Amino acid sequence: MGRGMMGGPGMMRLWPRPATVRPGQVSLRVFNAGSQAHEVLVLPLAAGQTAGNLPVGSDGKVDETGSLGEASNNCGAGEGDGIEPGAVGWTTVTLQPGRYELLCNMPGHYAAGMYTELDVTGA
Ligand SMILES: [Cu+2]
Repeated sequence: MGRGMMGGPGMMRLWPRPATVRPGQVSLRVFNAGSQAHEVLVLPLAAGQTAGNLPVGSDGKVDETGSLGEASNNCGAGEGDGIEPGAVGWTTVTLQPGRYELLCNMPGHYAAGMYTELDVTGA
C-alpha cells in the first residue's frame, strides 16, 4: 500500500487553508502530500453535525449523495481516478454561507481521518 513512506492510516489528514472562505465561487486546489492517491469531495454539513460522523459502508466509503464537487483528477480539474502523491488536483464549487465537510472517499480513508470542516461566512 502506498510507497512505504509515511502513509499509514494514522497519517491520513486533510488541512484546509484557509478553513473559512467567503461565499460564491470557491476554488479548491488539493495537494497530495501523502504516499497514496487521494481525492477531496465537498458535502454540506447538516445543522448540528460535525465532520467525521458520516456512516461508513462495508465498502469503506461514505454516501456521496449531495456532493457539491470533487477534486480527484491527477494534475487536472474535476473528477478522476485520484490525485497521486506529490501532485495536485482542483475543482471550483459555488458555496452558500454554511458549514461543509471536505473528505476523501477512497476506501477506508474517511474512517482513517480524512475529513475536515470548511466554513463559508460573510458577504
Ligand atoms: Cu485519501
